Amino acid sequence: MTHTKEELDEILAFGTSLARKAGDKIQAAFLQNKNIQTKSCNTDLVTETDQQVEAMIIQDIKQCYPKHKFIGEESVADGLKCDLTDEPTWIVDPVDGTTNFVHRFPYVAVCLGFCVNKERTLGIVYNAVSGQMYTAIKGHGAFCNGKPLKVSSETDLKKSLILAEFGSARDQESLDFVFENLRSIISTPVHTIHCMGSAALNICAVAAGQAEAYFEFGIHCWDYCAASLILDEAGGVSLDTEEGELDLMARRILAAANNSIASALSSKLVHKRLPRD
Ligand code: LIP
Repeated sequence: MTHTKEELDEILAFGTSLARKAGDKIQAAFLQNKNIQTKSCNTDLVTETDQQVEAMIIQDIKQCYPKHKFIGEESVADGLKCDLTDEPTWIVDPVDGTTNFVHRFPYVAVCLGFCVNKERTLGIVYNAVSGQMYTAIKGHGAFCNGKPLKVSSETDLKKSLILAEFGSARDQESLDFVFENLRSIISTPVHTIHCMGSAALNICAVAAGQAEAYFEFGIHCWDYCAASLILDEAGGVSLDTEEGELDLMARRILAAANNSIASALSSKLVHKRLPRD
């Protein structure tokens, strides 16, 4: 199945208004006390807002596009299969940066990726606190609140600001892996490394030219589907950490302003394969 540009524009308009509606719910709950639960471990958090916002997003999409399929972070947590087929499929993270949301750290996003024939076709990442709406349609550029996005022109890893994350695992092996990579990168040396707590907003920061690269192992398709298309459309590169083509189910990403930064960064990392989504 293919979509015309007009159809994709229509889907984008629907998606951005849905992301705003979801963002309003996140905003309303942002300063309130939250009902916090844990998922895979004590530091993998979920709130009732994550669950309610995902349910609302899926209900609205079903109403408007009854044939479309879904992969949603909280639905998968509830046992639904993470099944990406050729059918038009929304890949949804209702609150990317749940730990930030819990702590009122204003770096929290609604992510709506849209794939057709398993290809990233449209991406929306909405920072629900700042109101920045990042959007892209494949082949038609990337925008933040309607203004074109452009990546950094820096090609020297040593002059780069790198974004990374600790992830939620706290077992010794996972921590050793994270610290080995952080040590390797910071001692390159790079200008600095920041950990901001939202994979999607990290990738959008690379798309906006505010950072040269971001990498992470152990994330999920809903964390990077939408944002990685936005980065590609801003002129950057979304790759597998070993520099191959990005694999939405491989749970790892190297997002960079250009191939020089991507290659230099990839060569500094130790890599691991994860159970697929
Ligand atoms: C989070 C990511 C974060 C990553 C965490 C987690 P969530 O997403 O955006 O960067 O380090 O492991 O995946 O759970 O807040 O949607």
